[in-house]
This record gives sequence, C-alpha cells and structure tokens, in this order.
Amino acid sequence: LIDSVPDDDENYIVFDDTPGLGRQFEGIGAISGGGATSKLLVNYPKKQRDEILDYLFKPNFGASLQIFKVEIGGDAQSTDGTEASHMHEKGDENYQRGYEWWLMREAKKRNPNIKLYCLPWGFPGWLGQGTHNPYVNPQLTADYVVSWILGAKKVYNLTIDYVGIWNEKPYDVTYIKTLRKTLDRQGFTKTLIIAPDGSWDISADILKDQELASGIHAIGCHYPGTFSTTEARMTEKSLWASEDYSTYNDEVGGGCWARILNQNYVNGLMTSTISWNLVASYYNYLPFYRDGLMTAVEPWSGNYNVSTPIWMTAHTTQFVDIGWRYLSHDTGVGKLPDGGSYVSLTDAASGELTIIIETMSHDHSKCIRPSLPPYKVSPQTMTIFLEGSFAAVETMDVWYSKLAFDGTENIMFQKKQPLTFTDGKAQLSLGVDEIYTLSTIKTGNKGAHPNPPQSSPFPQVVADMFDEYPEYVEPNYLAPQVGSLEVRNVSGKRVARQTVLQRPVYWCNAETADKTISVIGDFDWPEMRFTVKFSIPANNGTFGVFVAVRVDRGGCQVQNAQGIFFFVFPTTRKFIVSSDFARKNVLKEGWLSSSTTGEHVIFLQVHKGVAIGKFDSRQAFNISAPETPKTGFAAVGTDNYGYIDLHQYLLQGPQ
Ligand code: 147
Repeated sequence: LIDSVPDDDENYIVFDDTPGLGRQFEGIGAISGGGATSKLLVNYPKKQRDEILDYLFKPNFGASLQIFKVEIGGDAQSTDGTEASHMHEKGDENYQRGYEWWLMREAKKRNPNIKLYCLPWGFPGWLGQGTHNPYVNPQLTADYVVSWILGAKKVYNLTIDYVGIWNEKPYDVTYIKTLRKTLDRQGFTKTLIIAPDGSWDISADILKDQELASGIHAIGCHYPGTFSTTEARMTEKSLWASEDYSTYNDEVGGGCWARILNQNYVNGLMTSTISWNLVASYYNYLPFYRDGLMTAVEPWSGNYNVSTPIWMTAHTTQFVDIGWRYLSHDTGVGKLPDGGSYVSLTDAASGELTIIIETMSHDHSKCIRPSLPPYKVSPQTMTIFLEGSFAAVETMDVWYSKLAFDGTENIMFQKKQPLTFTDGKAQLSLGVDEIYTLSTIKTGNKGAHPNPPQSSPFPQVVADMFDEYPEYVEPNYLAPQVGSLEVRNVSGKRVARQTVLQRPVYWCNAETADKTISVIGDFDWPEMRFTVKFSIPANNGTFGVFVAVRVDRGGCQVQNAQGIFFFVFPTTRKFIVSSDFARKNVLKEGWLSSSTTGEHVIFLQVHKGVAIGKFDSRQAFNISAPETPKTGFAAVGTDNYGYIDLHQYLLQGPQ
C-alpha cells in the first residue's frame, strides 16, 4: 500500500549571498611550455593557426582563457623539448627567441585582459656557477628572471602579472625575497609572486615569516587532487592549482577538467586552475601526447582538433570574470547529494549570478594524477532556490554539455531554453557526466570556424635552408630535446645554430647527456634518409656531429634513446656508429677520408634492414640495422655542448 513514495530524488539547493560571500575568483588558465608544448603550432598555415588561437583565447568564442602561463625558456629539457633562454650566456640578452613572445602577443591581441604568468623550468648553466642550483647567487637569478619581465615590457609592451619560482623543484626563501625586492626596484610592484609552483609545503614557512608572506600573492600547488591543506588555508593566501590536468584530451579528459574546475574550489578553496598544457602541439610519441586543452600536431596538413576540455572551460570562463566572488559554502558552493558538485559566483556589484554544476562520474573523470578515491553519481533532480540579492532573478541562460561514453555523440556547450524561476524556484534534472551553466550573463557563445583540412601523415619529404625565418627564432619541425636551435646570419649565410655551450641547470631528474639532439619526422617510419649540411664554427665549435634514424624517445628520457646514430668527428676524422644516443653500444668505428674544415654533408639511411652512412658523399659504412627499435624519429645533434651551424637538411620518408 504504497500511495506516496517519498521523493528522495529531489535535492534542494539554496543560492544566497545574505550570509556573505566566499573567495575571489582569479581565473582559469593554461600553460605553454614546460616544455616545448607549442612547438608544432608555430608553422601551421596562418588561417588554421588563427582559428586555433581563437578557440583558446578569444572571449566568448571557445575556452576564453583568463590566464596564460608560459615557460621562461632555460635551454633545458622541460618535458617535450627545450625552450631557448633569453640569456644563453652571461651578458647575452635576446627577446626574439622561441615562440612564447609571439604566443603571448596573440593571446593579448584577442583578450587584452588576459593575465600573463611566467615560470622557469630549467636555467642556463651559467646561473648555477658550476652547480645545479639556481639559488647559489639569488640576486643573479632574480636579475635573470626580472630581465625577462623587463624584456616583455620593453620589447613587446607585455605586462607580466604573475611570476613563479622554479617549476616543481625546491624553492628558496632568500631567493623569493630577493625576487620580490628586485621586481619592486624595477618598478614591477604589481607583478605578483606565485610560489612555489609545487606543493602546499611552503605554507609552514609562510606562517612563520612575515616578509615571505607579504612577498607572495598565492600558493601555487600542482595536481592538488582538489584538496588543500589546513596549513595552506591558515596562511590566508590565495590558493591556486597553478598546474593541473595533464590528461589525454578525450571524453575522460574533459570529465577530469570539468570536475576539477569546480571541485578545486569546492574542496580546496582554490581560486585559479591552470591546465598543462594549452595546446598539445608536439610530435606523437613524445611524452604526454594530447595532454592539452586541444590538439594541433599537423602543421603540414593544417588539421587540428577542438577537444572536450575547450568546452568544459567555456562553461566557466564565458560566464565569470576575474574578480567575481564565489558564494559561500552551503549557500552556493558544495557537493550534490547524489554525486557531483556546484559552484556559484557573483560580480557582487550588479547582482549577476552564474552557477556551474557538474556530475562527472568517477571512471569518466579520472585525471593523470593523483588517484581519485571512489564515489558514486546517479541521476537526480535539483530544486534551485534563489535568495538574497538573487531572489528577483526571473530567468537564467542554460548551457549544457554531456560527455558520451555509450557510443553516442558528445553534446558540447549547447544552449538550452532559459530556466524560468517562479518565486525564486526552479527545477533541473541532472544526468551523469553532464555539466550545466546557469547564468544571468547572456553573452555565452559557441564559436565555430569551418572544419579544418583533413588529417594527413607527416610529409614524405621535408627540407629546409633556413632562409625564411626572422633571425633568432627556432626552425620549424626540428624539435630540440637537448640544446637549442636558432636561426642566425653567419658570414652572409642563413644557418640554424645550436647555441647551448654548457649543461643547463636542468629540470629533468637526470639530465646527464653532454650531447645535444633535435628530433624530426614521423615516429612510425621504419625507413628514412636524412641528409644534413653543416659547418663547425671555429670558436666554441662542437667536436662531433651526428645524424640518427629510428630514434625511439625524446623528453626527459632522451638520454636513453636507442636507434641508429652516426657520429663524425671532423677534426680527428673519426666516425662511430652506435645503437644508442649515449654511444655505449658501438656498432662500427672507422676513419673518414675527407677534409677537416668547411662545410660537410652527413647522410644516414636505413632501408631493407641495412644502414648506410656517407660523409661528404663518400660511403663510411654499410651495416645491417639493429633489430630494434623498428621505427622512430630522425635526429641531428652534437657530441658535446658546442656550436654547430646547420646549413640545410633533407629528410625523406619510406616511399
Ligand atoms: C609536470 C610538469 O610541471 C610539466 O612540465 C609536465 O611535465 C607535466 C606532465 O604531466 O608534469 O610535472 C610533474 C611530473 C610528475 C609528477 C607531477 C608533476 N608526479 O609524478 O606527481
């Protein structure tokens, strides 16, 4: 005799500013760098490149990012490659290198209000003064970092809003204070320090050191798993997830991002979340493929993918500005009774209100790290009450996404019928793996460009004479993994020069290589031919040069790369063929017959199980290729940290 089933599916949630407000929202952002994550974006055809940048930065179009964080290149491997330092050597100063300057300008062009944030991963070797510690001379390192900020201002009129310490490496209290003073002395009193860009553990030092506390704007924790510590909250500093996400950008990646964007505040009071990375633009088989808000890895075809995290970002960024306030926990921020979470924010001044609700299930929203404790989500009806300043709201715009795991199509950032409130009350049915934005802001917009060109494989032939670049930028396609390449004019000729002369203050745990290497090509190629014309400058020239094929890894693991490596030492006329970058496993050694100075051509091919090497058109060796690796990149590099000038290369694929 069940005549009235209690409606336990109905959940009442009140949104009310009367009890006061929560913390100030400080923006959602993304990182280019840490490292070389935008490498392949640069040489996209301009049309597609502009489209990609619109999806990322243009307000009310796509992700509409509010913070753009970039690496301060340190000449060191920082995940997917190296980024050039603005001071390879002491006294050297250059603000044309790499692509971060260009990207920051593109971001600002689209959104003048975007906040810029910079952070070093590695540092050039001279800052370590013979050690691998960038804090040996805190003033030297502070001057180095502040010169980058000054360069941004002077050369590009870019104002840097935030600066970090040393990505995921130890911080140093004296250095942080020195950095603060140096910024102030140079007039950058408004450039705020985020520290340490690692864990919450700095909280104890902040609590006991007033000078340190006042020098830091926010504690930046990486991959906080939506939680902050009690100590961190006690500091009363802003709390940021200053690097987060790093998850393959399929549906689960979108689910991860949607969940943490809400729950970093719900659980951890974090007021900013920043994605590593901005756009996954590095070769497949380098580490963390597709761990960006979107993917753009085919400059040759112009194909790119606007991935789920772009639209998950839009659910917040298009409806909330930096400076808005979260409502209080219990009256606008919390967990839903049947799983999922909600946050709400107001601009305070004019009573605008945005509510973001996510119901991401456990298995569909796991991030790369940390592991996610189990929880349940089920469909539920939410009854919303608007009270306080919001009592009079009559309708809210509704934007909806659903991540599909059952073979149906995702619904991405779709505008639904506005929600009408009667006496401050409305109902919403929530499914699983959904995200809703309800907002009094009416300017939400799903931007769209025409479909990009079709995907195609890496071209069968790529060649470069380095004639088409502004001086100092990094050449296309060649992706430095140790060392750095930049286009230079050398005695009337265009070259790509390897410019790093000593081991950097490295970021990877074990940057032991004293050799430089850049990779290029299609990792899936079993066969290829690589020809490089080079010369070795008289001063600081390298002793040895190599080309390689079937190189099986890059990133922090590049030291252990296997493949076929053909080293030549023009001054001693020696050559060595090895099956590894470290040159531990030698396959063949011998003597070169050509002259020792001037321009040389080095050639390596692997075809039908045979590897052939030529130097200045004369065959040096012909050996059977090792069984493994069966495929990999082509590569070029030096046997030590020394200059080499590449004049030209030609890479030919299997066909
Ligand atoms: C971060 C780095 O800061 C990024 O540059 C990028 O490498 C990213 C890739 O996921 O990871 O570094 C971390 C590396 C390892 C852990 C956390 C962050 N970890 O093992 O917890």
